[in-house]
Amino acid sequence: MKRIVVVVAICILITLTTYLGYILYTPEISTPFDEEGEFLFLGQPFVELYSSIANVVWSSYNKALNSKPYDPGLFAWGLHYEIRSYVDLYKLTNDIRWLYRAINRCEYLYSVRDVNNDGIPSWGNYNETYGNSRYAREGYREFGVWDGVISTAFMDVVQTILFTDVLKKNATLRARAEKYLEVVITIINRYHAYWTRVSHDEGYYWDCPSGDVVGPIVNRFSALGIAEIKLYEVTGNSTYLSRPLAMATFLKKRLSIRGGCYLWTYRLSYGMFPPSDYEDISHGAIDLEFMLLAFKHKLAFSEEDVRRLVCTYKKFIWKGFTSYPSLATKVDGSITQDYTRMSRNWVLLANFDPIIWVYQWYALERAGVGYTGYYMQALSQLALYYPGPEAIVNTLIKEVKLNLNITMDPISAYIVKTTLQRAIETQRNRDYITAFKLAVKCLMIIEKSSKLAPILYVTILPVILITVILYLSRYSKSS
Ligand SMILES: [Ca+2]
Repeated sequence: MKRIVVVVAICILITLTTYLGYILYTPEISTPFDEEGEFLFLGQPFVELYSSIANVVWSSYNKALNSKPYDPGLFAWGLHYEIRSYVDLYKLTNDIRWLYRAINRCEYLYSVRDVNNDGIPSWGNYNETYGNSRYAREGYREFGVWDGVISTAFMDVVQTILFTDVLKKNATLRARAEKYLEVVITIINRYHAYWTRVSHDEGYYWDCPSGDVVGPIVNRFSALGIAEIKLYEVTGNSTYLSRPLAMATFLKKRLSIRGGCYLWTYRLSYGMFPPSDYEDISHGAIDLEFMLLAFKHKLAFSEEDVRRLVCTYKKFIWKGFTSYPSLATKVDGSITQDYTRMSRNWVLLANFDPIIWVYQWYALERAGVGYTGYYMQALSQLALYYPGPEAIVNTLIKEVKLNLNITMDPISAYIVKTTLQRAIETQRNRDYITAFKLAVKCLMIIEKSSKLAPILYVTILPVILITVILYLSRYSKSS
């Protein structure tokens, strides 16, 4: 019997050591800032790193345009993000060269706005020469979503020029802005006729100008909605809010609630159109931007709705510091592919819960560099909303305190508490780099321990209990 007790004790000891070794090990933690508080990405000064990525994308898109001058897939899913990212960089640095790059791309898109010569601006998929066969499965046609995202890129440039005094005074720039504005007005006015009226206060734009053939695919009608709200912001004409309001009302009624968070599908269920699977975080980034713009202009979305979207990000999309990938593929938390590099826009939620900035920075930092427009936009947004070392550390320490009561084993709980004390001390001494690392370490330990401690308890406790009972029964028999 004694031998059994010894074997059990050794097994438990090995399990406990392995467990604690795993829980308490933390990898080298990088920080999003240096001693001066400058924003770092992958350990490098942001603008430096961004420039090197942007230069690669700039020349690779130039090469693509040279070999295929009309590729609406590239316009919508490459250039449109690239333009928006350059606009962000102009806002961040006031370096006019970034704005000129955005304008250079807009000029190109403007020059190919009517390749079928019918007088109507649209970057449609017309044939193999004037189009991309990759999208031909939906037929050679025009796409509302492409016209929507390209219009949005134009509007970013228009807003930047018209809302910045020094740019507005420049006659050449002003003329460019007015030219782009005019084309967006023509596009949006045209889609007013391509509309499914769901009820007196709900509806959505068709993705195909000849009919509602695909149903309410959220990112597709949202793309036009975003461009139209921006059109309102520039013109002040409230007609441009009525359809976005109807789409926001329609969408909001079809969001489902799970655990206080909003979930939704790629296509909404309506009429003959069945709902599809849950929305992915890449298309969902377009949906999210629309919902946040709707909230900004009080179109159907309230603060409570935004809180539910924050909840979606924190409870479903964010997978944790110790998971890889750090973000789910879909809004319901499922993972099929790593979509982290496509996770632009989600950082906008940091305006409502600042921990989301840290999560997005961490997820993108771990995802590794990409050379695409959407990745550039994810990075430039991160830089634009960078809150600075003090705010980041305050947010992290608050997050650790909020999570202290989560189930942990007593040793992890003790280490988290003492590490938190050290983090608070270094925060007081304004050593934000150390404080950042300690706070992230706490969150990593909490994550791992809260996942594994319950498993440990349900396996080890019964073994100890059974051994003790066996031992006592043998002991009482022999005596
Ligand atoms: Ca045309």
